Amino acid sequence: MDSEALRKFSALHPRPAGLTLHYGTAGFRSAAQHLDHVVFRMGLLAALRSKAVTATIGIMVTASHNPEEDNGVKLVDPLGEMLHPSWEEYATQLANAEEQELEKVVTEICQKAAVNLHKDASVFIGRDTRPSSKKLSQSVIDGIQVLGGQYHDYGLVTTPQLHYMVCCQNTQGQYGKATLEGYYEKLSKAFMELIKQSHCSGEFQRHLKIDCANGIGALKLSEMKPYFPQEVVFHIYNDGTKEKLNHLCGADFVKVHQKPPGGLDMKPNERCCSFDGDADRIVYYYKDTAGHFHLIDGDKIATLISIFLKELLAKVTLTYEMNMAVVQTAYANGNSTRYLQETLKVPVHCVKTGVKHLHHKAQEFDVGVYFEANGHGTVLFSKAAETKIRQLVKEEKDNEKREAAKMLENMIDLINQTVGDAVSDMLVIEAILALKGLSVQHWDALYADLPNRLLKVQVADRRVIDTTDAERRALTPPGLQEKIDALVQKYRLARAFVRPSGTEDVVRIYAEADTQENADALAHEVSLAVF
Ligand code: NG1
Ligand code: ZN
Repeated sequence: MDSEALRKFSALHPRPAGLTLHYGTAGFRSAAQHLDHVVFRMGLLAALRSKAVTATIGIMVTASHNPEEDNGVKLVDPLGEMLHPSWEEYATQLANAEEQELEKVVTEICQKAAVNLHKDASVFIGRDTRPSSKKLSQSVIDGIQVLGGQYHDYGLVTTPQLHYMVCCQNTQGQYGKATLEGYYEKLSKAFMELIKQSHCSGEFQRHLKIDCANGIGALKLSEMKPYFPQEVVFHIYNDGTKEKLNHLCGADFVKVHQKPPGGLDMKPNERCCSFDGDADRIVYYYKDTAGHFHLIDGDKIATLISIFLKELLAKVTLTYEMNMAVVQTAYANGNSTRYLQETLKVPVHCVKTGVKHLHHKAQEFDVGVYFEANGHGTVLFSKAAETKIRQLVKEEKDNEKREAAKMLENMIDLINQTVGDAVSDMLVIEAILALKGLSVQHWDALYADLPNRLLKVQVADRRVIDTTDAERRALTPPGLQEKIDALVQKYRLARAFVRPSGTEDVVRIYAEADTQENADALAHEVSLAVF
């Protein structure tokens, strides 16, 4: 290691005294002005990780749905997954090391993780549209170069596009070409192939209004437009030219407030959707003729996709058994879980919040559908299932079976299997609605959401709350769970839980009950119990 260079560059990216940050649910997030030293050091870590696994690593500068003034950084592992949990601790150690200790901490990480510093390193960089992102990504480059690493800066990309690039690079192009054109071509081709299989394909003319949260999604959707024929009409709103990122719009705003975003004029029964600030989440919604707003969240997206896949699998699995499951978190609406288990008869698993937990669980199945209620999710196909499906497309004599396999094959290519992707999910949903001839109202009517409320409260130290059972029960502080149990008892169809957020300095409270008034009251009562 070039100690001299490390000292010189770390002095250019000084750590503000007394600032401690943790690699949380989605990497580091904070006010942008506190992050320069963190991103520099994550440049170092990305180079170390790359040397450790002999593969290209990704690093994304974004704070997703947080306000424009915030920023953040997260690392992407070789197959496009989130950074391996064993390295999160190294990330936190490196970010919080005193400047004079930095070399020692790097050396310790090399020892613990068996990193050979003489090896090459390769890092892909991406960033969102925040005003602070460009400068921060320059600091990432400093970190990579101090350890002699190579980098490719993709500049402005969505988070899932960066995950895709990393996966393509490390699979020698098997997953696709590691360029934006490669991404657009792969997705648009699979989408158009799917649409062709629709019985009303001749008339395919779908209008969709998209709120891009004033973020990167608008830019990337515009770039993608030329790859689609004219019949595919995506109307882009909140493109970032007028308002601030995530301000009163975007998927998180719509989900949390359960109301339409600003900047998008909605006519009755029009199908609309919102991306979040880095375009890895999506929710749909519409307004009925009486003016009532209907949210179609990640749970209903998972349900629609599961119905579609289950039907196709039933057609092809006479020759090959494929298991399918849905993975959710405690935030999933109780009625979605009931519908999936009891009506659709698909096994459902509940895991801790955070995509890495959902992704990991979904990998256990031939077809693993995972979505957070907030709209972050995707579908994973096992290698064996993918091989079988592609083989059926080529060899199956029975027309109906072959057509079903073909649809599955196109789904495999359309869905971004590395991580939740608003653009890819949107195309999957649009294709399914077209193929099944479903309106947004039909989709919404699959089941009725139980009224619910998500609240957040600030407490002195959110880490005093420790949870178990996929975060559905509190272990500490003592007595809290008993209080919650007693409150839940007072209401019908009720459920409530609390957990410390991994991305904000707050405790989140979730409550569900038979009416909105009761869900609100229960959430409020639980929030009082937290203090
Ligand atoms: P935290 O802040 O840990 O609740 C939030 C979301 C997660 C996940 C991450 C990363 C909720 C309740 N929580 O995590 O689902 O998406 O942000 O973006 O929506
Ligand atoms: Zn996001």
